[in-house]
Amino acid sequence: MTTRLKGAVIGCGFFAQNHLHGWAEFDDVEIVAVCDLDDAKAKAAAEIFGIARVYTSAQALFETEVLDFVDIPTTMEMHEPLAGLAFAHGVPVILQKPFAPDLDACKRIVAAAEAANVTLMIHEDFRFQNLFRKVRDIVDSGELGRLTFGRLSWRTGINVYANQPYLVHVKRFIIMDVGVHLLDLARFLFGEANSVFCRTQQIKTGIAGEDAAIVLLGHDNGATSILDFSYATKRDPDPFPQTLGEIEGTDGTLIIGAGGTLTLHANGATRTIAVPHDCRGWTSEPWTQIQDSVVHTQRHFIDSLRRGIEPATSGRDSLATYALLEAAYLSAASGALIHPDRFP
Ligand code: NAD
Ligand code: 89V
Repeated sequence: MTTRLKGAVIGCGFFAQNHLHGWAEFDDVEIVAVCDLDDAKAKAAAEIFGIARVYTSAQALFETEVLDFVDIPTTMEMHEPLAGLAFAHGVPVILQKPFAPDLDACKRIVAAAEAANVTLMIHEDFRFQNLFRKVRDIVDSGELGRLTFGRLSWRTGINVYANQPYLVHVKRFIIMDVGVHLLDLARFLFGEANSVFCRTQQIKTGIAGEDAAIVLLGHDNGATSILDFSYATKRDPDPFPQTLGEIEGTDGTLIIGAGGTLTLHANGATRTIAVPHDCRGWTSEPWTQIQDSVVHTQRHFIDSLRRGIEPATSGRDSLATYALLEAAYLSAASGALIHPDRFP
């Protein structure tokens, strides 16, 4: 029988509940401890998910537990110190997105992981959604020919501030919160990008950052992609949290529609492909698509650890995503087309 990997979860807030549900599905993983600065949140998680030990100090957690990995679904400000503690104890890390507040911090965390020779993955789950795994399969099949154009669109008017109140106060808001998902998807589908143009808007009053943005990417393969995203879109039905869009190639077009429906036109024929949810007992609408993808992301991390390979969204790989993010903010501030830092 496969040995069970022992893990801990640091941060038991809003989104971590999905992580905890996900880990509970794994026969080959045991979450042995949870940690949160807020004792009540840590205790509640331990009770609901039957987890043996509770900590309010990450330092105490690492000094006491023998861990095969740690999952850190805190907000990004804590990622550098918490990952640093894990690396100091030789423990592999999966960090929720966003990776860190800026590209320099991302680089420092990657350098620390490499110095400790420890696996680091960013929990970037959109590319692990059933829908985008299917889209990638279609792209890989070659049916669309050479990719020329893509649009990924994520627009909603939901009250995101109810579940995630910290978003009211962040100066780098929607590019960091949602744009990063789309930048990673754009890399996943079209490959690396060498130019970035961005325009941002703040539509809602009383928030610190931008709540709508458009990013134009020029990809190395010649394709252009447009990413548009907004938290200020009044629409009925509200598509939250779906990414819609289209991909064009020299031989066809793929429309990414609502409700997990793909429409593929290629070779003179059009067909519709329905991409269903996984049907877990604990998921609920409108979050099902994302909740399913949390488990796929976790599975990829565990499989990468077991096989001793670099995860797809490793810290090192994610530097390219965050270079695009940094370039987008620079472009929005300067009005210029920016050529992002490249990473080997
Ligand atoms: P949250 O504030 O609800 O939870 C974070 C928790 O971490 C809090 O309970 C806090 O007490 C705890 N914490 C902070 N510092 C700590 C420390 N040093 N030691 C122990 N515990 C600590 O935040 P959230 O809304 O759950 O968001 C967390 C992250 O998840 C954000 O970065 C957000 O962008 C991301 N998120 C991702 C998705 C997705 O689809 N991938 C969806 C929602 C949120
Ligand atoms: O991805 C996120 O962090 C979330 C949501 C899915 C609502 O965009 O903010």
